[in-house]
Amino acid sequence: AKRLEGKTIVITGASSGIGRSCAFEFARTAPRDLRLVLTARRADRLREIADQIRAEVGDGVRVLPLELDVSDPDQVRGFVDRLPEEFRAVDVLVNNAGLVKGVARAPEIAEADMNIMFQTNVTGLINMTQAILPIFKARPDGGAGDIINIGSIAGREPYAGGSIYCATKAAVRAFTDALRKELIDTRIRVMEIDPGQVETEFSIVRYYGDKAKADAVYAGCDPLTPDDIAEVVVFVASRRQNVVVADTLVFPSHQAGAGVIHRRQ
Ligand code: NDP
Ligand code: 8X3
Repeated sequence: AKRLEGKTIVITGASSGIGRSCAFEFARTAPRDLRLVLTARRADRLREIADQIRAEVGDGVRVLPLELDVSDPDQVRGFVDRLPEEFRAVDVLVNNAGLVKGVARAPEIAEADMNIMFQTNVTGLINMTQAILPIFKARPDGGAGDIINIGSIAGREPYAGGSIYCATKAAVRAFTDALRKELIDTRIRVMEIDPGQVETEFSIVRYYGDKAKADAVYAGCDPLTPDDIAEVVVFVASRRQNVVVADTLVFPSHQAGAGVIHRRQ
C-alpha cells in the first residue's frame, strides 16, 4: 500500500467490470493518498463510481471521472491536456478498455464489428500508451511509470468464432512485448495481465445486449470475478520498482485454455 501512496493512476474502461474493480481496489489499497482518473464513454456511470469510492474510503483518494472514447484518436490526443494540473503526473496507466462483438465466422464478420474491436482494443490502447509515455519519459533514469495492459487468453489461443477479438488481443501482446524491449534502458515497467473467463458485461456486449445468451456463457461454470483480476493489477503495480511482473495468465480453476472449460452437468 505504501508503494502506491502519492501516485496518480489512469484507468480506461473504468465504468464496468475489471476496470471498475481496479478503481475500487486501488482506492482500498492506498486510501490515504491516491489520485484516480476514471475514464470510459459512459460518464454517468463513472460519476456514480467516483461517488461510491469517495463514500467508502474518504478524502485521501481524489477521484476524477473523465469521459473518454479510446477509439477516437482525437480524444486520446487531447486527453493529457484535459487533465487538471494535480492529475497530470501520471504514474500508472491501466489499459483495460476493450470489447468483443459477435461470434461470427469469416466471411460473415460485420465490418463495423471488426473496426470497433481493432479501434478500441488495439489502436485505442496504443494511442493511450503514446499519449502517456512522454510523461513517464520526462522522469530521471530514462523515465519511470507503469503500463499495465489487459490482454486475454484469447491473444494466446485463437478460437473459432473469435478470430477478430483474438487477433486484437494477439496484437496487444506483440505491442506490449516490443514496448518492453524498447524501454529496457528506463524504469518504465510494461506489464500484461491475461485473464481467462471473468463474469462482467463482456458477454452482454458480445451478444449485443442479449442477457440470456450472455448468461449461458457462464452456466455451470465458476468464472473469475472482476475483483480477482483487479487484485492482480494492484499487486503488479505495488511491487518494488525493480520488479516487473511482465506477463501473467489467470484462469478460474475449471479453465485450462480458451474455451477449455469444465462445466457442471
Ligand atoms: P466490460 O464490458 O464489463 O467492461 C469493458 C469496459 O471497457 C467498460 O468500462 C467500457 O466502458 C469500456 N470501453 C469499451 N469501449 C470503450 C471505448 N471505446 N472507450 C473507452 N472505454 C471503452 O468487460 P470486462 O471488464 O470484462 O473487459 C475489460 C477488459 O478485459 C477488456 O479489454 C477485455 O477484452 C478484457 N478481458 C475480459 C475477459 C472476460 O472474460 N470478461 C477475459 C479476458 C480479457 P464504456 O462502455 O462506458 O465506454
Ligand atoms: C475473454 C476470454 O476466451 O472468452 O477475453 O475470449 S474469451
